[in-house]
Amino acid sequence: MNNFLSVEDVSDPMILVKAAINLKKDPYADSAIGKNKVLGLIFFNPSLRTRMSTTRAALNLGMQVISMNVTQDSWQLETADGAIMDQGKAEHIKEAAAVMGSYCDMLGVRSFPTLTNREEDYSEELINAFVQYGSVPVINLESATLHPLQSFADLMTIEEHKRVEKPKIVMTWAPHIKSLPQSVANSFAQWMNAVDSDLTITCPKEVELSPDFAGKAVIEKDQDRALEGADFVYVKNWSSYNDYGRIYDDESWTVSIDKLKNTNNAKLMHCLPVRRNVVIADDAMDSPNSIIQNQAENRLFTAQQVLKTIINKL
Ligand code: AN0
Ligand code: CP
Repeated sequence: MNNFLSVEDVSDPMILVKAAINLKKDPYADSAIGKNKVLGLIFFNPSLRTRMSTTRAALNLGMQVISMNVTQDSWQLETADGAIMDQGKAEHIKEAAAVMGSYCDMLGVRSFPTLTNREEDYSEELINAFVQYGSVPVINLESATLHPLQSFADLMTIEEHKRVEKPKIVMTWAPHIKSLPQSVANSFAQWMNAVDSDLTITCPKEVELSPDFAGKAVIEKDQDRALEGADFVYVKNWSSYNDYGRIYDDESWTVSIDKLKNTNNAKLMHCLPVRRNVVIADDAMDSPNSIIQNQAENRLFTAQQVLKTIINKL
């Protein structure tokens, strides 16, 4: 693995999950392999978990970390090829990525979609520019269309909590007040499709995901029917793919304890941050069936496994 941009960079996701579960037992086993290696974390958007877990993961491996919020601390970056740069953006990604790559041994990049131009977002122009001009391995910290570090932690958490070999996993859309990326949902579906899983996606027709990512998942428009017999219920909002970026906010889709009554005592998942009583009701958030904190905790071990795998290839 050179870059970690999507599950396609992983030769066997289940082997990587097993390695992360193993690493969790002894997180300091490789505390010297990152000596004199620097990880650059480049944020175009806010982050709590990704920033802290990836930083801690690097520290556990003996690396140093340089973190930067591009939109506050740096020059505004132009990405368009051939742009006449006589407006607000002072520096081109070609120079900026090359310079960052010269200071760091690998670069993590967080850059959300515009949610206004689908073609541009789905071309993953920005993160690909870091790959092209950065000349060092690039880690996706959530790009325009994918969030593989999250999905890796999700898969690890399911593996740790499953009670049957092939649990029924249901990803349900839930309402939100803002227009959110499809990245977490696309990426979760992509990872689930890459392993032997039983995935159902339930959402209103207005917010159907791109079939490129939904893949072979069962699509069920009726949320109650989808949730029947579920072992894991993964809740997430995303904006419309077809009417690109449009918010859809049907409050009847909020997940509460009552919604989970016909599941197989399902474990509840969400990537966080979550808006309580909009996306998930307090009674479900605070129920013993929630494994949301476990999911967040596993972001550390999965990030560490990714860094370790990349360091071993440097
Ligand atoms: C982001 C999203 O939905 O992609 C980040 C989730 C990890 N969520 C928000 O912006 C609330
Ligand atoms: N789940 C997740 O990626 O959280 P942050 O946006 O806080 O990093």
